[in-house]
This record gives sequence, structure tokens and C-alpha cells, in this order.
Amino acid sequence: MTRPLRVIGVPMDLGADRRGVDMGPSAIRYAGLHDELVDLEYDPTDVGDLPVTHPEVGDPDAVTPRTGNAKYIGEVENVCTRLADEVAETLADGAFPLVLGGDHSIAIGSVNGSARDADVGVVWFDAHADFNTPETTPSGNVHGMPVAAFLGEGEFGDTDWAQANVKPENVALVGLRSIDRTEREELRESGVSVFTMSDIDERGITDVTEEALDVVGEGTDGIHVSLDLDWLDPNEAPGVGTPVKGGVTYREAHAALERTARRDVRSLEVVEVNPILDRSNRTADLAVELAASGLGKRII
Ligand code: 6HN
Ligand code: MN
Ligand code: MN
Ligand code: MN
Repeated sequence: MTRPLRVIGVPMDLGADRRGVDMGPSAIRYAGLHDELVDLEYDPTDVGDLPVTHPEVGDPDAVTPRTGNAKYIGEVENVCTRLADEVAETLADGAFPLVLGGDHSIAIGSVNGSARDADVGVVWFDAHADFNTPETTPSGNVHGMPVAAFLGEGEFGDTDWAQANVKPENVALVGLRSIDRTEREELRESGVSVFTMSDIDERGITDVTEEALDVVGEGTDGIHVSLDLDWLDPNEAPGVGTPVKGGVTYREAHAALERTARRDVRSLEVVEVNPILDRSNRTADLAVELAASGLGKRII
């Protein structure tokens, strides 16, 4: 029996400093996503890419370069609102949503869609905490803010598009190694579970991943998995905009996603693949492999 799945591309790069991550969805498709999904006995439908404005095209004022301290927040809101509808509709139709980024700001949309009609936990594989707000951000880049956004922290609490039906107690961030100073203070008080690279060094990837999955699965109807490719070591995944040394290895990444697939995964996104900075589409290849592991692929 094949399982229906929808691939939703979101060529967003307005949330990041570096252009190129908008080509992520194409690069991931080119790396053989469709065949891999068919092999896993999914019945994939690719709905194409959601429209995202380019800063070079049309009226520059329409994309609001900066509102307060969050660059292009108006366009991020437009795209995330559409993405949330797309993800919620996919789930309502009984299909599995697989979202391809694009920068990590799109997670505000994926999480809102996944959590629209259910209590959802979120596991976040990333080098970064993505817990800045327009008040704390050092860069103004919204891809450093999605976790704070869907939890309604700071200014995001005044909006109705960003905050989702997700409790901080059901959010776990795994593999962190780069957190800004004010971001760290806010994160400590948030109730979100944090597992750093040091935790992985000491306890090993399977132990840490299992505990993170317990946190996000406890009392929820399903899990949204957010995979930022910069979670991996830059030697494995060079094609990302904000690489940080000391990430997980190729095998650790697969082990974590394989454990994840044993749980009640409801939606999955792979983000921050930047083919311009890549070598021979290596990071996109990895994105496909890890998506497959997260969707249940085993060695035998
Ligand atoms: N990502 N903490 C930095 C910032 O600008 O807020 C980096 C964010 C990186 C976001 O890709 O995970
Ligand atoms: Mn991220
Ligand atoms: Mn990151
Ligand atoms: Mn909402």
C-alpha cells in the first residue's frame, strides 16, 4: 500500500543574509527525491513551489526590506500564511507534507499548518537555536527567529500568523552549538528543551535523540520534524548559508532520523540547502538521504 505524500517547495531566501538558498527546492528535487520516495512506497505528488517575491523584481517597497528589526517580515508573513494553509490542507486530505526550503523562516508556516488541527510537538535539528525575536536579533534575519515566532515570544505574540498551537514543553532543539547572548537568556527561561553538541558528545546521538523525541511526543498527536542541514558538520554539508564547525557526522544524522521515523511523524521539512555554496550538490544529496531516513528508510 502506497502512502500519499505531497512535496511543497518554498524557494524563500528573504529570511537569510545570503542569496542562493532559494534554489534549495530545485537542488533537492534534482538530487533524486521523487525516486527515493517511490522506493519508500510513498505516492508522491509534487505541488511545485509557492511563489516568493525576489527583492530585485517589481516594486521594492512591496517586499518591505526592513520592518523594525526583522528584514522582509511582510513577505515572510505572506509566504508562511500560504504554506500553513498548504500543510494543513495536505494533512486534512490524509497525505504527508514534506516541505523543501528555502531558509528556516518558512518553519513558521510549516509548524502553523501542522499544528492547526492537532496538538503537535516539534523536534528541531540545527546548529542554531533560531530563538531570536525582532527585539533580540543581532542580524535582523528572520531565519534566526522561527522557534521564538511559533511560540509567540516577543513581538511575535502580537501577531496572529506566527504563533502556533505548540507548547514550549513539547519543543526540543537538538545539536546546538551557536546561540547568541540574549537569545541564550530567553531560551533558558522558555521551557524549551535544549540538547547541545556537548550532550551528544557525552551521551551519544541515540540517547539524546530518544530523550528529545520523548519530550516532543509526550501528550501530543504527532511530531513535526524540522531539519536544518547546517545541523551537520560543514565537512558533510558545505552547502549551507551559516555553517558552524563541530556538527553531527553523516552516521549520527542518519541514526537520529532513523530513530525519529519510529515515532509518530506528522510532517517534515528540510531547509537551508544552498547549492551556490555547495560542492557537486552534495548537501542536497544529503537532504534527500536524511529525508528518506526520517520517512522510514532502513538498511534492510
Ligand atoms: N539558521 N543566530 C543567528 C541569527 O542571525 O539570528 C544565526 C541564525 C541562523 C539561522 O539558519 O539556523
Ligand atoms: Mn535553522
Ligand atoms: Mn541553522
Ligand atoms: Mn497561527
